[in-house]
Amino acid sequence: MFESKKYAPSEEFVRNSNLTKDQYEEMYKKSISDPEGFWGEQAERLTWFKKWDKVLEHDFANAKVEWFKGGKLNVAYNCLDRHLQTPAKNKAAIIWVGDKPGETRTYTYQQLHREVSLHANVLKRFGIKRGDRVLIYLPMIPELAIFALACTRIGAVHSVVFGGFSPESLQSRIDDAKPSLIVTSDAGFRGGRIIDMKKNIDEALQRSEHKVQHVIVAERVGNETYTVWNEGRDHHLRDILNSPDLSDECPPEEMDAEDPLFILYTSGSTGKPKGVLHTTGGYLLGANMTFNYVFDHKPDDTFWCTADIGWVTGHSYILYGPLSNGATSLMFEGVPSYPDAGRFWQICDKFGVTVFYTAPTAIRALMREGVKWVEKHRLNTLRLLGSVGEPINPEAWEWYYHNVGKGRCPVVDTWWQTETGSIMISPLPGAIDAKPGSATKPFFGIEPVIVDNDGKELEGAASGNLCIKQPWPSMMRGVYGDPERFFNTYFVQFKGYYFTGDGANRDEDGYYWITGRVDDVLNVSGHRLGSAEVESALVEHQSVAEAAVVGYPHDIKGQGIYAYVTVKNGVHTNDELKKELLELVAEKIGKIARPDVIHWAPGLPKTRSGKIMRRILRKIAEGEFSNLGDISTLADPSVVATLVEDKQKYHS
Ligand code: 6R9
Repeated sequence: MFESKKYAPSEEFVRNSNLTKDQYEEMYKKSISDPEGFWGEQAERLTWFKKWDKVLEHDFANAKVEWFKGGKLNVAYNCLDRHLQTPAKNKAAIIWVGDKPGETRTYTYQQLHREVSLHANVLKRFGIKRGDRVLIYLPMIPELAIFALACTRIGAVHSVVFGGFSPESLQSRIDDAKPSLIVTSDAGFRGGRIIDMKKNIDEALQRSEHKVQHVIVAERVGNETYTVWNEGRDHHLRDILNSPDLSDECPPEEMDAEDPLFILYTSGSTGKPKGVLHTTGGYLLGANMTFNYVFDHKPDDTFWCTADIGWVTGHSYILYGPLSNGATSLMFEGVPSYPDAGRFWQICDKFGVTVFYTAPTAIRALMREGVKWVEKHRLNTLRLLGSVGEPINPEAWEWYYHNVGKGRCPVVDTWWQTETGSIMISPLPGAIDAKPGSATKPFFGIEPVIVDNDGKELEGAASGNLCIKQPWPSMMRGVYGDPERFFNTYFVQFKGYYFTGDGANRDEDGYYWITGRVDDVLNVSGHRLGSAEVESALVEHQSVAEAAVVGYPHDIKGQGIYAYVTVKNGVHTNDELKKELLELVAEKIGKIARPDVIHWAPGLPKTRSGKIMRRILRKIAEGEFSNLGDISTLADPSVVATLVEDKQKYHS
């Protein structure tokens, strides 16, 4: 069942690696048997203004966890100031690469420190202080990194919203997080196209209940695509930066380890996206330590994580992990396919990227373009490759390993979540052999378990629901503004455990193979979306009576969105209506949520109590008709035959 090839790192890689196999095993054992001792030692990786009173205080089964309580530190200080006393002072902290080839900017640690202090003073000028929320809606420009760090410097809580989200998604996040201030830009560039940013904020603010006092607008595109300028509310960033009395010194705020650091919205299986709350000390330690060990960090590395900072991967592995280690982090504004499918590799060569971290969906898309785009480039500086966001199929893994890594670079397939803050299951490249498609072994302090549907822990090789048994420092601390929701979402299904929402297999070697979500969360091109969100967007159309959304295997995206739509009596289904529905979803959520398939369904399979049988809908979407299971309990079993027939006729 788990037959697979094994790939060991080269002798040279092992010789230079930050960790040997024996060290991993010894440290892992200690981290599980004596978490307080282990993490107390590891926390010395960070610089503290004052040490903690207690390493860990917890009632895990009730979702109550505190790490390093009483300890005082500042995230920006750890990411910037402390490197200024080292040779890293004039090292590149961020190499920014623009959408348009040729456009780049580099910030040394010293320069970034100055910019962050300046921008922190910009925030202060608007009265922002510790505990206030700042919503950041920016394209991948340096100001995004700078403002996030500026927030941490003064103890403000940032909530970065991905630039691809629509005004309506923005509005619900604004009403939930109630930010005192928003940072945006006039517009942004992505793949040669212009993305409206300020315009989206204007629309969101028009609808929001929460009134935001200040909007700071950075300039990226220069031609003003927005039409409204709200005197008194809107401020040009350049005007504030130009005022001569703005100081470039800003003392870092002393934060408690358990003070909130950021809120990041993510989709679950029910309701609106939730604001995942991370705190200061534990989160930073998790990001810092995983970056060092999983990416085998060396001071002369050029590390490139291709994610957007609007997702957790960008938070932890563009900003906080690399910068707290004094690493050089490359930040890319564009997309893999612009101006051509060689862009990633051109950037790797130009900047001498040594460690490259991307998503399976990007690998598959580039695979389809053909290996010629890879072969045009040298890629001789690469030494380690990473994958994140969804299960990587062994075929894509092999392609990545052989063509990009030339069989020389280990591949780390890193499993984790917005909620976990940092990498949870992954090879440590010098210590753990890889098996294509497996995230392999747990990181320090992580105790994964596989439980059956009754919550019974399974031993040895097993398949089931992936849970975590012990607290770890970078775990989320709550859902912003809704204390009950944290416990109810993650700790109720399997008593005593944190439930990840993922299914997994564990093989005879103790390797984990994540099989994907077992709840109603979709993973489209590595982006998380709730089926419920897409459904509620669809039913807002006046012609729609009902909608059910499921995922189905998609060659490039990993999962595509398959929407069953039932229209109201008398409504005619046609391409025009289909177009309107796709538009509607883009408008309500964002383009990433547009269904790939709209299947007009005369009815949906429901139990007698009215519950939609998604299991059946998933099977039909996958084209798996032979094994639909028992349908006799349905209120109207005949709808299934119609759906199967239409699927074969129109959607195969
Ligand atoms: C970091 C991130 C989390 C969900 C997670 C799982 C899937 C992420 C994966 C993976 C298999 C991997 N996922 N990494 N599945 N192998 N290496 O992606 O966070 O956006 O919150 O998504 O993504 O299903 O539960 P997030």
